[in-house]
Amino acid sequence: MEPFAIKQAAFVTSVGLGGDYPQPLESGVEIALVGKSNVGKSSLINSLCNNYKLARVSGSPGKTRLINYFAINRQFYLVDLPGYGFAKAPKTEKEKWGQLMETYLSSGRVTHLFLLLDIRHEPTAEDKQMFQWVLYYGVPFTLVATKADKIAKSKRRQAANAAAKLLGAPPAALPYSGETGEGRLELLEGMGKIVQDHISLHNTKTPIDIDSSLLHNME
Ligand SMILES: Nc1nc2c(ncn2[C@@H]2O[C@H](COP(=O)(O)OP(=O)(O)O)[C@@H](O)[C@H]2O)c(=O)[nH]1
Ligand SMILES: [Mg+2]
Repeated sequence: MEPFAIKQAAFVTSVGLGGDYPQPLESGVEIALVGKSNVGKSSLINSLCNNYKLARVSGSPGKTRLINYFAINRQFYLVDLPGYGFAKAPKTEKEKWGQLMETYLSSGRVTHLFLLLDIRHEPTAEDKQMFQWVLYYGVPFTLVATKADKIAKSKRRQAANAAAKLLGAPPAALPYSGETGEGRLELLEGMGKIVQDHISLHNTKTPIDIDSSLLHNME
């Protein structure tokens, strides 16, 4: 079998509370990224897709309040979820975030979650809460330890696994760096497997004709 590669990636739409989710793509797969604001969700999408203009990377945390959909190979969605843990956000913002996440996680759309942790820090109380949600909704997940380039190579594997363990998860997280591409091939391989498994399980090979006007690149 050919190794999985991203040949085409495009921004599709942003969804807020009460907004319309896009029609599922060919495979029916939806892979979403969660993690605190500034952990590197958008950078991970850009580095995976090798397109640094795809998702907006922000120096100031807490800018994305919407669910951003990206179509990969016109086959499945990669979904950038709004981050949590922005200390200065007003209570109403946090409530809105909670409602948006709850609606999304209970929608039954998500096939797999990548939960991102910063390799340099212990998981926060909010990371732990997020992980409990993931377990509660029963969504399969992969833990990814971002910004791996920020610590010594010899410490990466151990630091990533320690973060997973502190979260209360099986003690394994993939060290990832959007800067150096570390972990990229493993994650791509993982995504390919998620898509293949989903297709064999749900028999969703029949192509759905999607409106190509929906596919355009983000500003
Ligand atoms: N050194 C390094 N910086 C990163 C990495 N990933 C993200 N960043 C930086 O962290 C900040 C937040 O990244 P962003 O992708 O916007 O985080 P998001 O809020 O989770 O989407 C930006 O300044 C990025 O350049 C990484 O792998 N290595
Ligand atoms: Mg972002």
